[in-house]
Amino acid sequence: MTRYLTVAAAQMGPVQRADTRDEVVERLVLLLRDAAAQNAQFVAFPELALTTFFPRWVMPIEEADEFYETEMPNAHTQPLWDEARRLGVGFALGYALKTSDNHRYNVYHMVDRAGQTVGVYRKVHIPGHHDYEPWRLFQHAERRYFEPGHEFPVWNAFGAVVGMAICNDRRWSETYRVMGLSGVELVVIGYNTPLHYAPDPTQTPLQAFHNHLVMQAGAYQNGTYVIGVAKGGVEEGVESLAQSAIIAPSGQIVRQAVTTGDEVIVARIDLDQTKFYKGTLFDFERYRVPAAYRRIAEGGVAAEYERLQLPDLAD
Ligand code: CDV
Repeated sequence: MTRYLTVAAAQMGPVQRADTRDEVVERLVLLLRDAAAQNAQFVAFPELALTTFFPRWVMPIEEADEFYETEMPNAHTQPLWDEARRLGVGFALGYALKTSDNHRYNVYHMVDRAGQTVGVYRKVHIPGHHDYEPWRLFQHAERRYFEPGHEFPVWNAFGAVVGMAICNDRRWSETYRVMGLSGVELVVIGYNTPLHYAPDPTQTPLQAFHNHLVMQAGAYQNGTYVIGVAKGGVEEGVESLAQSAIIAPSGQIVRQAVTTGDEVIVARIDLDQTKFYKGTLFDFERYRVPAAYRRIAEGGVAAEYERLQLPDLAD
């Protein structure tokens, strides 16, 4: 049996601070058309796709309002919604959301092939810091600009069980496992990952390796497809990782972007391939041992962990 879905990752090159929403949406529409021309039924755009990665500057929160959307679609993004519906292509778009009651989230918004919202996911793992830290080459003040979300929902869409995660979420095994326990078959992940990792530069040359390592492991250990899609290239002087990828439940990369700019990669995936892994090695009902995992759900860390001499840096 086969359940085919043709999916695309629409990688983006940089969005500079001076780029307008309309210019960015024009790029998104071009990427969407490119994907549709290759028969894509679903297109994943990156995290914070509509703006530059503004947490690299620390400013008073009210001054950052220009980077948030307050409704979606809006006058700037409507052309993307219209073109997607005309082409019969669904998509997931990352952006900063400011709600009517003043909460700010880093979100991923999924839309079906008829232009209807499937769901909006709020980034759970918020990396970086809150205040200005002069020792950094550039800031990563996500914790100033975003509250965390508190769940990893899945939805039935595109004939599959789908879920979303955003950037730093992809490094945490719990992200995939929570969705895996809900039977996820396709996890869509957008990211902005600077190559330079200020708290520990020994990790800088390993960014590309770690990116694929975590997504391939998440796919394999949960028997799910994963789409990882970057906003890469040099944005406001900061070089970010590209290497967007579509990953099979085997953990193998089936398509990978080869540039650091706007580029579409497409794969026809067979959703029933997820069953091989979900029904054998990772048959959760049969082989998981939740009683041995209690500490994961309890929160906090053990006393032994607290005694470790860890550097006072967090990102
Ligand atoms: N946008 C991100 O979440 N970036 C983080 C960086 C700061 C480590 C990441 O995990 O890629």
